[in-house]
Amino acid sequence: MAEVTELGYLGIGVSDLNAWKKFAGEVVGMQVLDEGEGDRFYLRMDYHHHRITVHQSPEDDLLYSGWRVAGPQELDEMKQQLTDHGTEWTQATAAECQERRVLDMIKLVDPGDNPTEIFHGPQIDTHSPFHPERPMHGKFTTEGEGIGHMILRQPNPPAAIEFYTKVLGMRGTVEYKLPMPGAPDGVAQPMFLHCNGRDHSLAFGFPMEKRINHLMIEVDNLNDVGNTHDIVRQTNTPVAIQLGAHANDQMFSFYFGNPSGWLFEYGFGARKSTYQSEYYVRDTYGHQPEATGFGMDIEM
Ligand code: MBD
Ligand code: FE
Repeated sequence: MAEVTELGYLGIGVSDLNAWKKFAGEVVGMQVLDEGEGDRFYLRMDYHHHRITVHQSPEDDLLYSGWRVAGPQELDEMKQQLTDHGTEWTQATAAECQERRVLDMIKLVDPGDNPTEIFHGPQIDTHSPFHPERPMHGKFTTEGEGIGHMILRQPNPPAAIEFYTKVLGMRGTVEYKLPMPGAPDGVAQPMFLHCNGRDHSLAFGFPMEKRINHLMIEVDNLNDVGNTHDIVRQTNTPVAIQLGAHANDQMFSFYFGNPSGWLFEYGFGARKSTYQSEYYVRDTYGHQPEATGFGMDIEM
């Protein structure tokens, strides 16, 4: 069975391109790559041509996610797995593949109606080392683990878990049972999925308005969490969840709002994915909620 290997790229729609350039460069520390197209620019985190395409759009939400497979053979197998499951997919044109800077790709929607792409062969620009827009102590951890993780809207979590495990080949299940008014039986049971050494690349099971609640990115130096936290505070960027450690990935992280009104989680020191499932009833420490309105008003 073919399996996706990493969360390879994202396309996001933003109403204010300039605010995003400033935010992504000066607050987050990514590299901004503008190739003069006018309606988009790119964000780099490593040698990949880009990891995020920022499109001008009134949506202020995730536009598409790109899941990587190892190569052409795996992409063929993935097409068969989708067909066998009854999931429709379309072959991307050569122009669409070039636009994404990949060798080949297909397009589909996941059970939550989230536009999804499966690709192989990203463009790797070894001649252009990652250069953050502001100083960093270390670098983003993406090698073999993709961009990071994201929380997606999934109105039907059982359908989503079946799709991402049985069709895309990820592993995971419920990892928390959290008291939450409004959840079925008053208990939220979010699910977390991995496809490589990263503890989770995808999670769902939280009530959400946008397609995406947050994108987590990880750094390999604790000082970058501290420095980014300082910059977030100095720029009055809203902090939705304060510094703390999750029970599942055990990463030291905090969450701040971006100009589109969804969140970035920024952390250091995550453990690797576990071989066997386990669940938790609260977080390890910290992570107190602060700014509200980001769909993360949940005590962990
Ligand atoms: C996470 O990364 C997360 O975002 C939440 C809400 C819970 C556990 C791990
Ligand atoms: Fe997270």
